[in-house]
Amino acid sequence: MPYNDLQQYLARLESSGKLHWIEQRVDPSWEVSAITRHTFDRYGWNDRPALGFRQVGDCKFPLVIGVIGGSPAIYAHALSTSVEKIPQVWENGQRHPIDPVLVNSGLCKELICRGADIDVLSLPQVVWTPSQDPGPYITAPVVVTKDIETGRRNVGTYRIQMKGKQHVGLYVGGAQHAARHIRQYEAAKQDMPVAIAIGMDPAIVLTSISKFPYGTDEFSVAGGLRGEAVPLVQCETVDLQVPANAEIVIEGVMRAGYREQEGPFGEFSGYMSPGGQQPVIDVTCITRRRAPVYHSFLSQMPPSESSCIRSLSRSAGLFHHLRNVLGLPVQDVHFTEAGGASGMLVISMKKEYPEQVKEVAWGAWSLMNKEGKFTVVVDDDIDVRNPFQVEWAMGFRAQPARDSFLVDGVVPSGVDPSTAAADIPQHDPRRRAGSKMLIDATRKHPYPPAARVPKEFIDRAKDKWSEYGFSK
Ligand SMILES: Cc1cc2nc3c(=O)[nH]c(=O)nc-3n(C[C@H](O)[C@H](O)[C@H](O)COP(=O)(O)O)c2cc1C
Ligand SMILES: [Mn+2]
Repeated sequence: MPYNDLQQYLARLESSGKLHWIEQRVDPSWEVSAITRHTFDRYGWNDRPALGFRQVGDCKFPLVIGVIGGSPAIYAHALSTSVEKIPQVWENGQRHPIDPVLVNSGLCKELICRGADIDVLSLPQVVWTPSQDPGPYITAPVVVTKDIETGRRNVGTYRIQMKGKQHVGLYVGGAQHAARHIRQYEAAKQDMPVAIAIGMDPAIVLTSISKFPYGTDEFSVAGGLRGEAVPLVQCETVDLQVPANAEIVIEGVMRAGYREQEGPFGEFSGYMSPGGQQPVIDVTCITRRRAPVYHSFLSQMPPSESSCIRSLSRSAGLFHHLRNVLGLPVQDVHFTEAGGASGMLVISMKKEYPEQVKEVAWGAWSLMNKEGKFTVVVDDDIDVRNPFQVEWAMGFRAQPARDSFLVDGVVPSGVDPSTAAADIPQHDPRRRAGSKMLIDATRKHPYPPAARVPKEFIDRAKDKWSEYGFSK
């Protein structure tokens, strides 16, 4: 059964012991981020808790974080599955999308604030990288926009800077789908309607942070993941639809051709991304639950919630694309967390002919154009999630001069500081200096047998283990 809304999901997470509530009042200017950051540093991948903050400064709404990507186990909860079955759920969701349905009302309409009642600053004003971010940010927004010509919807997560009661900034990387919409509306000299939903069934949020081919309605993929259509409601002041049971919805319009300073912001690369001139949204309405829970993500230095969710989601999404859309004999895909689930991609395959390795890399790079700066392709006996095995394959199945391929002049990750010096703004053309490297670490010819003690001898030794004086 899919979750109806965020609060229903949180109750489930809490009963499984994976949600830790902090009851005392915390300071949003430093304490929320410090506690969350330390939770990610202190606890390992598997036993990290999600966090809830009951009292964030003077805000009336509790805040939750790590509730989707605190750990793979929590992520599995979010998709109502087990860690092992995460790729299957994603594959099924993408193969069998279910279109959303429009309903008359939902939890997000319990309270409607218009005119002078609109106050974005009534939400928790959390500063995520204290002393470096310019102010508070909304980090888990589900941003809905539409193509001006086709009317097709896009749903993506792009950071929102809280600038005033009715005024927010946002950062959309130039290669993102919403960036196309911005360009379309600006070319037509029209203001662009935008709706920002916060807090809902996590399956919906997971599609918002994931890359699908342009034109895909992320809400349909979310339907496939949930096994049930996402109910949507019509917005009050813009012609867009949002999840009916979202906790909070901010509606607004983006002023065509207008820019303001946005950022810098502590990004998933582990560095501050530079600020730059970015569009702003004038807020026209806020609708919400009467007592909403506010949902956030932690980005910054990996490991973070951002690197966890993007590693698991992107790997599953790319696997589906390579294997089921392009029909390539790919066995597994892994964006490493240390590479911020972006810079380092490992793919295993059962190669049918030598050139096919390149087809796999081109396929990955054409869907996820900013990702996989270093892409390593290995044979299907290598576990892509095990860095020891991947390095072993690179060490002994590749010759750098023969097996590495460089491609210059491609879109870089917008937050990769290796492209240009820190004082060069985010959208400056000098930042477009992207390149990629494919390392073909598959075997190119017949190999000698692996040097291992045969299994039958190992089994015999294991049978006699206690005789050798070992207790376990
Ligand atoms: C926590 C988090 C924050 C993100 N922030 C941004 C952002 O500020 N700007 C951006 O362009 N992409 C951001 N992304 C990545 C996009 O959500 C992702 O690329 C998604 O595919 C965008 O939707 P689209 O493919 O429909 O453009 C973020 C992802 C995560 C997980
Ligand atoms: Mn999209």
